Amino acid sequence: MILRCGTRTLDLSYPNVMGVLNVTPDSFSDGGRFSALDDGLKQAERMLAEGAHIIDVGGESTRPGATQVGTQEELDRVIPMVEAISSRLDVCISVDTSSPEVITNAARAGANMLNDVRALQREGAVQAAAATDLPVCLMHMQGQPDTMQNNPNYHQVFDDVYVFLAKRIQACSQAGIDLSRMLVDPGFGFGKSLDHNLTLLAKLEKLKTLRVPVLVGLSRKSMIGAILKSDAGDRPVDDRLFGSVSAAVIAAMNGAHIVRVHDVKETADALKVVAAVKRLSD
Ligand code: 7PM
Repeated sequence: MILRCGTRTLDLSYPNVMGVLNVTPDSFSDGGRFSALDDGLKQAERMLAEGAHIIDVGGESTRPGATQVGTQEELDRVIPMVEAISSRLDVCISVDTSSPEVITNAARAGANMLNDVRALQREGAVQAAAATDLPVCLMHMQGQPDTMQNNPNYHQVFDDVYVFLAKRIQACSQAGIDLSRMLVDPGFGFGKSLDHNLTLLAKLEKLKTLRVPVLVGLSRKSMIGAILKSDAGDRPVDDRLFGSVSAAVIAAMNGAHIVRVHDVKETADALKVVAAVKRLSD
């Protein structure tokens, strides 16, 4: 119910909102690093005011087709942002990274949680995470970001994802990470067709038997664009707000503890409605 996050705690007895903060160079007007830091801090401040419980700082684009970011570049983007937020804002900071160097330095800079779309499978990542006292989110992905959407394939998507997450929990446990420090995420859109994603959302509640909190990211993803498809094609990314909020509500009703979103205010309102109902249902 309470998740210890280094110097902070999260109350997971109601759905929590994680706001996305991208610190890739293309995410801000091209005024250089100081401008990017300042813009990022303002965005973090705004998300906090809008009801975010966690700010997820990410410096590597996992966009399909994206080129990999070098370690030094990722450190240069992420670490100053973590330092700036942790010294100024009263909010839990998570860092979206697969790099052991970024994990180690982010923890020193004041990060409260680690979020890895590769579930700590990179060389040295489990050891680096274990050496911090921070919780880790283990996400499922099939394939690699550049090619994962080319013909994703499963025997039974829910069972396959479940078994993968169970194995990663086991591997992290053996490396000295306590179960009380782990979260899982089925990885919507990461090597999944629309039907794969919908099956995972429909069966989300069943992830609870892994006995760790569940985090989901559905915000603005292509599955929302595909569900809202018209003759004009998939709904563009800037018009997926209502679909994204609806998906967040379904996920929270189906047991998600943390929902990772771009539109904090709208999602926070919707999840307060879910929390009000859930409090009297179970
Ligand atoms: C382009 C495509 C840019 C996709 C960014 C993305 C998740 C995550 C991301 C998630 C967890 C996005 C993704 N998605 N971490 N990081 N779960 N734990 O849509 O679903 O934001 S990046």
